[in-house]
Amino acid sequence: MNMKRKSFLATLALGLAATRTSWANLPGETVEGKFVLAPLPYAYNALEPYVDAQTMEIHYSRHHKAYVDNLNKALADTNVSGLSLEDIIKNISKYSTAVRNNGGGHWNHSFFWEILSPKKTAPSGKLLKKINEDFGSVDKMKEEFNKAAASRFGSGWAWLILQKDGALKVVSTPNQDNPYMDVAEVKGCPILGVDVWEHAYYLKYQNKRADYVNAFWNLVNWDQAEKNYTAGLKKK
Ligand code: MN3
Repeated sequence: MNMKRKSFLATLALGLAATRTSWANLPGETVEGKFVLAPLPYAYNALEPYVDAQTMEIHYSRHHKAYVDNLNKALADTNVSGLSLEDIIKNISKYSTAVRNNGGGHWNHSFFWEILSPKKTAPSGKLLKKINEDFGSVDKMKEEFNKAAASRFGSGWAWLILQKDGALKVVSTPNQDNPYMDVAEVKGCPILGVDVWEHAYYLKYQNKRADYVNAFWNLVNWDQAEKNYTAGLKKK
């Protein structure tokens, strides 16, 4: 693809991202009953130097795309239709392992792209107040989150979630599970999340997962986190 077309597509993606409502809580738009890969809300190189362009391109256009394709394949043999991805995720114990892995993969990555941003933001508003109440400070919350990300053995995710009782909590999930799933050890509404599969960081950070998670904090879209928190409050 030539650069002109590439930058046109990046602009188009940015335009779409700006006009559509967030899919952090509504991921998995469907077209004719098939789940589709939504455009990345920024260019592959937008998160440099914290996440390199090659990692982003492979992560989005191959890994995320494969989750979407394989989810559609796995659902083709079932009589599920007209359900949102969220409906499926919340009752994931009723589905096959392929739906769990790929449905989770699709939801998690859709959430992840939105919680990252090239634009510098800071915690504020109701979420900041709640983090201070529940953890003591943003730094204390980050410490717990980093620990959860570092200690997740093998592949998985670390999350900041809003629990049903109204408390924030840091948790981690294996593979492509997430805290929305009925199988999750601790359930809640995700506010922040980081992908700690090696494919998310290995090209740039190799085995230094902690460095990657530290870099992640430079990219967090706190405006989106606030939206996730507000949406979570309405849901409980
Ligand atoms: Mn991933």
